Amino acid sequence: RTRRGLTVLFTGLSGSGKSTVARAVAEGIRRSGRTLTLLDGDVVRRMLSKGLTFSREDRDMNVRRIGYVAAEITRHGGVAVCAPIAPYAATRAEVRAMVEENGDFFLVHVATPLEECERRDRKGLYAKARAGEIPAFTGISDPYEEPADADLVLDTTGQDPADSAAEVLTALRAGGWL
Ligand code: GGZ
Repeated sequence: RTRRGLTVLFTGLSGSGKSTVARAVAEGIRRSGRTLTLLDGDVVRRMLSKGLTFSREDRDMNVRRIGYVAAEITRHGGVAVCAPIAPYAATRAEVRAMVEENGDFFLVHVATPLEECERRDRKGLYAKARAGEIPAFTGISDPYEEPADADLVLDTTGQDPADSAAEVLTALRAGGWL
């Protein structure tokens, strides 16, 4: 039996924990027996969106491309998990609309505060952004529009990524998707 398809979109700042949580959620969905595609941010930027910058136009293009692929996966009854920053509400809404033409959309806001993301600074990007070495860095010198339509809000401050992932999986089970 083909089940209704689903896209889970994680949105949040760099260093918020969205990729780590998304990967664990993807693994949990796979284990539940559903066909799962993870549109990993790094891979997307290297393959699907190679050559795109971090201008508003290119971010929108990147997020739309992810949304298009996710909508196709959803249309065929699969589950797509993706985790771009996706800083613009209007672009997220476009993705939601594309996906909801043929399936379900679940938005997870990884709302780890900027201070915590910057404190972690896993890749040293915030330091570079503060020093002006990376222009238009989300949260520092470029906008992040907080979602008002999140299905789930997570804060990974002081929380094991596995526990955050479990929260998402519980919500997906409660919604009947797993
Ligand atoms: C934000 C940037 C930037 C700028 C490079 N602003 O922590 P990371 O490194 O691995 O995640 C960030 C990633 C964001 O790419 P996305 O495709 O998710 O962004 S968007 O949805 O806005 O298209 C960060 C790195 O790329 N990075 N420059 N200026 N993040």
